Amino acid sequence: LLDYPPRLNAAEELLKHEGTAIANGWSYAELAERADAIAGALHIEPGARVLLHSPNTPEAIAAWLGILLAGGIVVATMPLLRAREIDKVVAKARVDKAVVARELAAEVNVKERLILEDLPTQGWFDACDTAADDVAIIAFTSGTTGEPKGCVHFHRDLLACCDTFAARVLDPQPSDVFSGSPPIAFTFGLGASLLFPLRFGAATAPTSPPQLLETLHTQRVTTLFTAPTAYRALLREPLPDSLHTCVSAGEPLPAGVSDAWLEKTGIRIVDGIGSTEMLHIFIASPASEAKAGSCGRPVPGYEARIVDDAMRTLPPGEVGRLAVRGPTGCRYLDDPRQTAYVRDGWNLTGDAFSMDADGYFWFQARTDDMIISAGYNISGFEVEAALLEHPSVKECAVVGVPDEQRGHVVKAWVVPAAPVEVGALQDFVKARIAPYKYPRRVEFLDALPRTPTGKVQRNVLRERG
Ligand code: 3SK
Repeated sequence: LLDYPPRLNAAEELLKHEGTAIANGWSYAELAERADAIAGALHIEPGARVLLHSPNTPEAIAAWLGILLAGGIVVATMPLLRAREIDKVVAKARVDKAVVARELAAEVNVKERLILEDLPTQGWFDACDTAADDVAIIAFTSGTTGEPKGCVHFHRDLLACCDTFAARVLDPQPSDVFSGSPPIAFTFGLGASLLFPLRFGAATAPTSPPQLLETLHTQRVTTLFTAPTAYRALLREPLPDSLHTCVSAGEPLPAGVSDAWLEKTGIRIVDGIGSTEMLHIFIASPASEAKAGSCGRPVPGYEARIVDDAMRTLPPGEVGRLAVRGPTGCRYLDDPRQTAYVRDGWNLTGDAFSMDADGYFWFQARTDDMIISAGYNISGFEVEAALLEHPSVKECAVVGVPDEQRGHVVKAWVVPAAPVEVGALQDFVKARIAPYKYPRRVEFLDALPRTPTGKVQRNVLRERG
């Protein structure tokens, strides 16, 4: 199944189809011509690292493919990131060049910066003869400390996630139209809006969160990828009858939302768990086999087990650490945290899970300090660092607290140095880091709870809610 030839350029493979590639827009031949034109205009050596900073658009998809055709490595950043966050990625990935959507250009400080909209649209390029295990993308994930970690994936990995999760769980057809709210800079969105539709000769309807509902209707989307928060919001809206497959990831899907969606649309949402480290979803069951509230069984090609701290397998029903392995496993870019994530060849995802007697996996909690809110991974430490720059903040601690709409929200506990409005602190954070990370709840207190050794007791704050 995953026996790829030793020489492989994933972009070339993805473009080998006929028919419509971009819903209501370019054919595969037109997309290939755009991608070729961009590849030619990049003037890069094989292995060059190219930053791609753009919302989900047809042009961004052409650029992503063009970078790979030219033998480059795509380093895509989330469109909402601010300059200081992008700077960290640029430094860590040692980016050589950037391709940037005009509207976001001000945030990108890279010497050689090409504006996406100014790149040529016609041309021909002989795809670079890359190896299947040449690096194709470096996908950044926010670490618990706020220091982004780069996950390296090869050309063959890009096809492997299509040929495992998408092929075995979703059964895509060339007549399908894929769309989703996550940016292609997030590997969940990369699969949804680029890899999966193009691997199976289907069409993609690139969109962004505010336009999602309109896109579903105007492009007659059949296959939707988004996070539980968006599914909950879409429950209130009229939906097109074209939809037949819905995928949720990014945070656990509550059984109530899954059941309400089934009642409204007749579709059981495929709830998956994946990670940037593993590239895409590694546990998920086809809709016909789903159990509401569980993310299903390991995707064919992957293995998963529940382990204790000594990596011993725990029996069904017991809660432990989720360990997974498969064809797309984690390789961090020059990062010592590799050894904490990968043990004995198994990837430890940072989630506590249990497995039932039928082999279905049930999420219990995160085992690290990441806050998962509306599908976004947010480092509390990064939000703390932004808040601490405010002159009226003496001390603060940021935790995730349960929330009906977003699963969890970011809550800041602040010891003020001077009187300050909550709204002023929220705006201050939004101006410094990606706005989705701002603390939706802020509470003031006289002192942070600490252990005798002076460590902030975040668990106490989490329990206070
Ligand atoms: O958060 C997830 O479950 C996920 C799914 C697919 C790809 C990447 C991620 C982080």
